[in-house]
Amino acid sequence: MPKLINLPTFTDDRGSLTVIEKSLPFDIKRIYFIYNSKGHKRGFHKHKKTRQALVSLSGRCTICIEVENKIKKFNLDSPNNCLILEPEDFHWMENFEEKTVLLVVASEFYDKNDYINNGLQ
Ligand code: T46
Repeated sequence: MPKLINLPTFTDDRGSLTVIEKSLPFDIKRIYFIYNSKGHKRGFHKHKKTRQALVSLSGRCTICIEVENKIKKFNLDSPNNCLILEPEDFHWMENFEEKTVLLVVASEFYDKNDYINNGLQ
């Protein structure tokens, strides 16, 4: 089940600093980020083992998750909002803006055999 969490953020007159690792329910093995995706939809899969945390560092995007035959949508538009996805959460991403940078932190190293695509798209 997807879970939206608030990351601890320290704001003062110099700006804001958000901390991520202690809020995650897994140890981090991989970090990647997605950008230049305006007008595109990405994802459309679930995973066998990988747990992930998604944060929109800049701009916004929508994360769609199919849960029990219904689609749940999460708008990520703040760097202190973090969406935790479990392996069984079939997901895709849409509504990217020009400036959107989506950070993804994963519990496993990249393995193409960890992907399950149920044909939705
Ligand atoms: C996910 C969503 C949120 C790598 O070589 N290493 C990596 O760690 C990743 C994530 C991808 N790749 C290669 C594999 C493909 O040739 O990058 C290419 C694009 O990957 P993909 O089409 O899987 O990208 P998305 O945006 O559809 O999905 C990605 C992640 O792959 C996926 O695990 O949950 O972002």
